[in-house]
Amino acid sequence: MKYIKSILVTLLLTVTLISCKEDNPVTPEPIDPAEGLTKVGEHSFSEIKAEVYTDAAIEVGYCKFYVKLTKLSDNSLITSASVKLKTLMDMGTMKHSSPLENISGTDAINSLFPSAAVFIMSGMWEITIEVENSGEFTIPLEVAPSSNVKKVNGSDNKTYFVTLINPMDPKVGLNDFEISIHTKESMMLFPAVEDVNVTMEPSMPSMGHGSPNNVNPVHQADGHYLGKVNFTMTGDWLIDLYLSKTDSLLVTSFNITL
Ligand SMILES: [Cu+2]
Repeated sequence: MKYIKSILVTLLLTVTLISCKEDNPVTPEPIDPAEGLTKVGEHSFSEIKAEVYTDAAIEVGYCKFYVKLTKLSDNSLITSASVKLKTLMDMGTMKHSSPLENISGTDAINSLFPSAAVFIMSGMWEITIEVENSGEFTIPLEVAPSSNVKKVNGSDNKTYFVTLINPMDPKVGLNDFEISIHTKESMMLFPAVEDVNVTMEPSMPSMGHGSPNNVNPVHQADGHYLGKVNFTMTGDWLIDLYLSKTDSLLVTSFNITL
């Protein structure tokens, strides 16, 4: 009994000590908004440091960038600024840009300034980050090949880029399905196409079957189309896409393996 009592006293003391400690909190480490992201470059202007991050491998397809701005004088985060992404590929005989997404307004989202590009081919690219009132800087980026972007010629003689955004980690069952559609207006301008009717047909060619309960992608914003794809089993799937506009029909497909 005495033994148990001493254990209890020890336990009580421990609890008291722990709670004493908790009454005296240490200042928490500030949370880094870029935690978990991969830095691809940084630049210091006269008063501001800009760091550029991504959340996935740099390959052909939809690539998100996050710019973190800190004041050099005290390392504090800047959450209001105008930050713009530009892209360039110098192919020697000609130069071209890519589809781009920049947020409107000057408010950071979770203390970062997000933007995105669709890299339409593999090879050496440059991304340029422009911070209003500070200047701009350029980061060279090697873009790895992938089959996530389809270049399609429409019956309207325009070139379209259809990009598979999701699922990147496909699972058996219903998956979010997301594509973006852009067209090429000039070498430097690739606007989003927002008026496409998308019909989607997933199938397993090796087994000669499709799947039920798919939801055709519907335009949300900025040329992004969202639907659902149902993979009823693992293996090689083919996603046929029929994209129709008033004056044009495009057909393309993506292979997804799970
Ligand atoms: Cu190129």
